[in-house]
This record gives sequence, structure tokens and C-alpha cells, in this order.
Amino acid sequence: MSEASSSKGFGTRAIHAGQAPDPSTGAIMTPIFQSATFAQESPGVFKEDYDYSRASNPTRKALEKNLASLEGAEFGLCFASGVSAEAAVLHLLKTGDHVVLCDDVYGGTNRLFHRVFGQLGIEVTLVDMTDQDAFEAAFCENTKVVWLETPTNPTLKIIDIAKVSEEAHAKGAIVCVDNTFCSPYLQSPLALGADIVCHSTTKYMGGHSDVIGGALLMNDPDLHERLKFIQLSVGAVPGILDCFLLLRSTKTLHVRMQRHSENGMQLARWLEAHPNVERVLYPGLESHPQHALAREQMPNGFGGMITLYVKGGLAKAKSMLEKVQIFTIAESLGGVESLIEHPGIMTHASVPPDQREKLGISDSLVRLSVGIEDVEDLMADLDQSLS
Ligand code: P1T
Repeated sequence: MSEASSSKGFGTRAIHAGQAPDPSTGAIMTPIFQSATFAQESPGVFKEDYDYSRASNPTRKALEKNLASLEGAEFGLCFASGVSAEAAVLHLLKTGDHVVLCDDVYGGTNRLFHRVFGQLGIEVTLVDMTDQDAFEAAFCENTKVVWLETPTNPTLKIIDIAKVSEEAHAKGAIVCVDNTFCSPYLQSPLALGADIVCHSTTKYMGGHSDVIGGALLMNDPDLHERLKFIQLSVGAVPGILDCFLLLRSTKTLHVRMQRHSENGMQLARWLEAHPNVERVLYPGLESHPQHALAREQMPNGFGGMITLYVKGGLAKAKSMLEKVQIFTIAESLGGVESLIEHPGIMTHASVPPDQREKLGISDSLVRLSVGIEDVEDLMADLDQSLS
């Protein structure tokens, strides 16, 4: 069962899509085809498209089909990391092309766009995509790609994917949505009009903080051909064991996302009432500026990412991070275990200070990746760390 058009439910596709029992042995789990190359019967005559694992590998192909099915895509391509998946899209561009980038993105994404591809003559305009007028004004004659995250990292703004896609298409640009914070269980950008979905599979897709990976999912055969050529030519492909681990992880994606969302909602409400917390940003809270849009765009839940401003500035934020016992201070997100980090010092340190200030990435900003532990224990941990 691998077709994107499959009428089966999300959980069934998560467990089965792309993964029929192995025809040679009946093995239920897709084997780890840990082979760099494949025997040919005669020069140029080989099985399916398996001539060399950078080009194609059966374990990777199963994962690509699985992820495509979950995103409602015809095609999937896997990469060695989230940023290498992003770079593959930017390799579609040539010198002088222009990208409209949402202003609040992962620090490494900002760095890749500006300091790697910027150096190659790709022009980038950062814009707040929740501001319709500013978004429209950001387009140039040479705009080829619109790139966004929603919810954004780390301030969790919600961007209207359907509206942005309509506007971008009218101006001849394609839209790529980084769906890492939601996973396909919570949000379906392709169904809303986006052309490409990007994932850091390191996060919710992997779910266990043991793999670095990335993926691109799309419906357009031409885009797929061009991106597959880049995948083959640049060669930032994932290791085969990592593909196996990801296949195992996506089988529980729907169950994990339900629990992340339940825990996230409960913790966000509780934090909002906490005397030592200035403000909580969580798309599921009525106080979130784009809450109504979030309800439409994320129909299955609001996920496990919470951002908060603590009272007492940097000293208080640091002491909170140092005191946690169940949460762990670490970069990354989306694993079953809860993590806490300080974006200004950690994940977004590479964003220039003036941009950080404009975005509200201040000294008192703390980001939580809420795991799937017992929520009462998480609450007690945050309570003692904030006191
Ligand atoms: O780390 P990597 O797999 O290369 O993924 C990069 C990436 C892409 N997109 C989003 C939305 C991300 O959050 C990330 C990585 N983010 C972190 C490591 C972090 O702690 O925010």
C-alpha cells in the first residue's frame, strides 16, 4: 500500500504505506538493505532502479513512499538532514533569483539561506507573513520561491498556507512549507496549495532523538524529477540504518502526536496562569494572535511546542533551564522526551541580534518541546524550576 491517493486512514498508512512484507523472505519489517551497490546481470541491466545506493536503495525507497503517503504526496525524497533537504530546493535556483523567506525560521535555515546561498547570489527577503501587505510588498520580478514555517520557530506564529500559496502562484513563485513542527498528522500543506513540503525528520517524524534526517514531498512530477536529480548529484542522502529507524518511528507518529498535543495544551494553559510567567505562545490558546487560523489549519491538535517569556529576564530564564530535572536542556525537538532551550543562546544564536530583537527572541524567551511523559510530572518539574 503505497499510493498517495490511498483512501486508508492516517494510522493505517503510517504503519503500512510503502512497506509490503519482503517478497524474498516474508519479513514483516522492511529489511535494512545495507549495501552501497547492486549486482548487475549484464552492463546496465539491474533490478528496478537499483544500480548504486546514492541513486536508490530499497529501504530508502520504502521510507520515501511512506512519508509521501503521510503528506498526501505523489513523491518523496529523503536527505541526510533537514538543512540538506532545504539546500536541495535552493539548488533549483540560479544566481540572481529571489526568495521570500518568513522572518521567523530555525536559526540554521536563516544561516543557510543568507550565508551559504546568499554568497552564491541568491537574494533573500525576510518578511512577516502574518502581515498581508508586507508579504505582498516583498515580491520582486525575480521571486522564484516562497519559503515558510508554520508554526514558526521559535515564536510560533501561524501563517495562512492557502492564502500565501494563492498569492505566490499568482506571482509565478513556488511555495515550500517546512512542516517540521506539525508533522503531517497535524497539518497538510500540499492540500492547502503548497508545492513542496520540507521536513527535518530529526524531529517528530523520527520522534526518538536518535536520527538526523530530512525529506521533501511533492506532487508535481517535474519538480520531483529536478529534485531527484539534485539528490543524486549532490548526494546528501541518508544512511540506510537511519531510513530503517525512521520507518519504525513513523508507525507510531499519529499516537505520539496526539499525546504531544494533549500534553502541550494542558501545559500551555497551566503556564499561562503561572505567576512567574509573563506570556505564553501556543497556537491552541485563545490568547494566541492567530488562534482562529490555527484551529482551521491544524485540525488534529496544536502540537508539543510551547514558547514562553519568563518574568525576571536572562537570570531567571537561565536558572529555570538549570533547575529542570525531567526536561533536558538541549537543542532539537519532537522527541518522546521533553526538552527545554534558550533560543537566543542556543538554536537562534546565529540570527543577527537586531533580527532577534525585532522577532521578540529576547533574553527571557524559553522554548519547550513537550514530550509524551505524564503531564503531572512535567508540570511539577516546570513549577519547581520556575519557583
Ligand atoms: O537539524 P536538521 O535535521 O538539519 O533540521 C534543520 C531544521 C529544519 N527545519 C526546522 C523547522 C527545524 O527546527 C530544524 C532544526 N531545528 C533545531 C535543531 C531546533 O532545535 O530548532
